[in-house]
Amino acid sequence: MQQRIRNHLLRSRVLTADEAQTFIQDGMTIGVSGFTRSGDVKAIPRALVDNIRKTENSRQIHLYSGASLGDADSWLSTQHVVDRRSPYQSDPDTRQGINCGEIRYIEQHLSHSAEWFRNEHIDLAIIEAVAITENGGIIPTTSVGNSPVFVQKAKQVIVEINLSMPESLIGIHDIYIPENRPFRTPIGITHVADRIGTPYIPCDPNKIVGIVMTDDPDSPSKIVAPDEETQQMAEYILELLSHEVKQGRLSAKLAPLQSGVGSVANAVFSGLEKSPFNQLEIYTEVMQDAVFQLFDSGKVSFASGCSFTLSESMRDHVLSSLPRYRKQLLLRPQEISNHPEVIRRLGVIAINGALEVDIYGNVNSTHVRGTHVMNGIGGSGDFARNAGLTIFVTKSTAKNGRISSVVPFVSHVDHTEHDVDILVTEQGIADLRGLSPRERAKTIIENLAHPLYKDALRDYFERACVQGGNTPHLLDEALSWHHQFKETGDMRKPVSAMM
Ligand code: 0RQ
Repeated sequence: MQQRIRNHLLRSRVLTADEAQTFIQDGMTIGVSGFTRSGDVKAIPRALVDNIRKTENSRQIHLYSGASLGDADSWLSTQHVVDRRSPYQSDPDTRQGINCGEIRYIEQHLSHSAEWFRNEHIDLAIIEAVAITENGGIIPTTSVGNSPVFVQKAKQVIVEINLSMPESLIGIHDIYIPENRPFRTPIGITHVADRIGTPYIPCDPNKIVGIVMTDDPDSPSKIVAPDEETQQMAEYILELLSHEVKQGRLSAKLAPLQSGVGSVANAVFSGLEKSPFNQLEIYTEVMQDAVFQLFDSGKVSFASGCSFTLSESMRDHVLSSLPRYRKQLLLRPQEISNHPEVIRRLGVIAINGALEVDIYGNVNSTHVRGTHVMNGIGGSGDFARNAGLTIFVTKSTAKNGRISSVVPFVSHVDHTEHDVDILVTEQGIADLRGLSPRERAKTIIENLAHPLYKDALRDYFERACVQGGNTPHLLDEALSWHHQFKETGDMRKPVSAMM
């Protein structure tokens, strides 16, 4: 206890999770720690839903976080506790609540969310920590997310001290909070490993109204191991990077790398293990399993991020080996890990997942058939717009070939054609830099589309070109593939075939 709560006055504020959940009142706005299933609060959300089940004293809250929580997102959504949710989520039950209109979901670029919360009223912050310092400073666990803003803004703070998180996490965080808008000075990160803040989130001890001791581990990520197709995509990207080095646009250690969430992005990073590149640096938000595989194979010299999101076996390995990794690791608040200024300065190579892309290079990362949210934009937009090289990856088809991920027009735009340099599917790679829209269309159709859909895309593009324009389209047909899938369950089956 003394090591974990170093401010002796605060030791008297230890509560049970059930006592702590009584601070959560109907209608409150609550900021919680947690970013892509890691470093999230666990004991208090569980106690809250248990209490609601037992007493039927239901409460609805505005729930803000860094990004997705672990199981807590599911518990809170299925118990109908969440009225408003922001920013990124990835939980099936939350997704269902959002798509049926019950949860009001606000998607924000992750770097923007801190600025928005800074202007919001936050009633209560609940933050998972390894320890509290003598002066009340909160030392986060496996993610930082938006916790510094929540602690700054909230009237009251409750801390969950997680005893399953090793004390060797202390020292890996770098908490820098930009102040004094609009007179801010440049963010002083010119190298991936630069430290510019404190190893804890500053907090007035008087604000800490309760401390709950817990030992629940982070919910493991559900990442799927690389398969033949994702490995193929990784190879295309490695060939591209080798080409960039030969052309003198990148050095042999490349530029700092970012990878998004998801199986494909993780597989691409795994592919770097067998690459000729060494001394790699990572400037990202989420560190998935592959980052630590790259550490273990000696490929990476330093990684800066906002969270670890790991499978169960990798989580256990990383937490028990932290003394070995900690000199090469940093966790930052998401407004810094995703800050446009820093991403642009470092010339990051950004690799993110797409649901679908269109023939001109617009990318949909978030909405199935343009309406139903999958996960949220997360930080993909922060990186896509500001990176030195912006790459999106997707398999060329989904749902056993019934959906083409290369379509005439994306049904929802997250990343415009102006933000996208390179697209990759298992069919090939399309380098769009310097190409006009019509050149882009030809390259995307020929290099990326699955053979099942290539002729139909060629046909659409040729007929659109007859109508003219810089970016030719047939507006009455542009979204017909999505409509066909909705009606017939297959993008290749016309609606008339069902009549
Ligand atoms: O559905 O789960 O029902 O099987 O989408 O698809 O191919 O497994 O791809 O795991 O790499 O995720 C865009 C979602 C890709 C992810 C996305 C269906 C497919 C499957 C997943 P099932 P895959 P991945 C960093 C940056 C946005 C946020 C981001 C993502 C499921 O990369 O969330 O990058 N990105 N943030 O069947 C309908 C299509 C489809 C489709 C695939 N065209 N239409 N469904 N699917 N293509 C992290 C943060 O910022 C926090």
